[in-house]
Amino acid sequence: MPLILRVNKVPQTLVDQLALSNSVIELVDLQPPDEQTIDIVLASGESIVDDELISRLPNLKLIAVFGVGYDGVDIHAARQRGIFVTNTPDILTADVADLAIALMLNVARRINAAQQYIERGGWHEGSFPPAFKVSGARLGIVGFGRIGRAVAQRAQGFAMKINYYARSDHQSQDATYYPSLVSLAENSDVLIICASGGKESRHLINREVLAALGAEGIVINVARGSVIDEAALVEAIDTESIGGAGLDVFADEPNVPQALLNRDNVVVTPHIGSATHATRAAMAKLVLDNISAYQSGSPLLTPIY
Ligand code: 8YV
Repeated sequence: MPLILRVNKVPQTLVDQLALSNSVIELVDLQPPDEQTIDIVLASGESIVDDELISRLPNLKLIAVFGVGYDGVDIHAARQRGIFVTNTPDILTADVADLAIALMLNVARRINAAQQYIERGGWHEGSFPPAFKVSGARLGIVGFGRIGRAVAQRAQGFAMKINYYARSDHQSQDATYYPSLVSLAENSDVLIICASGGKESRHLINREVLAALGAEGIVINVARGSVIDEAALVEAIDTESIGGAGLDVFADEPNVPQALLNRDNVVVTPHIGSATHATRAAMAKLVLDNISAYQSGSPLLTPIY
């Protein structure tokens, strides 16, 4: 039976399906004899498949990523050795964009804080304080790929003024391009991070950008924890130099800095951007289809190169 190495947690249903015609082993159980035969690595969006791991697997032919982001995969090393990499684009775009909007509304309107207010009996003492208006506010989108554009489309429903920062001008009819992240932040009430992870985007949102966002500004991250300098974000929240944050991703998951917890103006979720039943099933199917295509010698469905 072909041997597949699983590098992170992926849905058990996917592992069960694969196990019908393959042996699936976990990274912790990887022994030198298996290293020689493994030709497929199954990874998730957060997995690290670095040069060291790739070098241990001389027969590796395919890295199948259960996720759209593949920033943990050393693409250069894979490519040099002729290893294919597939991901699961498009099918999770809507869910991630939905979550970005949900976090924005939650932080701005203090939905979690308002629920906690009721739960601890606060309503009997007086009204919950007013929060921040989203409709008509200025939205800055960082990264204008599939997810960034889906966020823009949704934000139009809230009559937001939409601006974006990206590597190049997408000539959008509905959103204005800002080549400078600092000036985008200066002109935003809400900044939503949708850029892919990786070396190029590491700490794109730094102290200067957060300062430019200002004391009422809200930052939302549904991309990768690495895109924000988390220490700078914690400091900005601590010193109230930004207005709030909605975070689905973190620098060192599953660790979330204590300083971001139990605050009225910070909403945190455990990397659930693509986590709906329908989308996770579609992602699992696409991973299976890519693996079957590779095993039957057919063209891969969603190769990244
Ligand atoms: C994860 C993601 O892959 O698509 C991505 O890039 O980060 C997520 O969809 C998913 O949480 C599985 O770990």
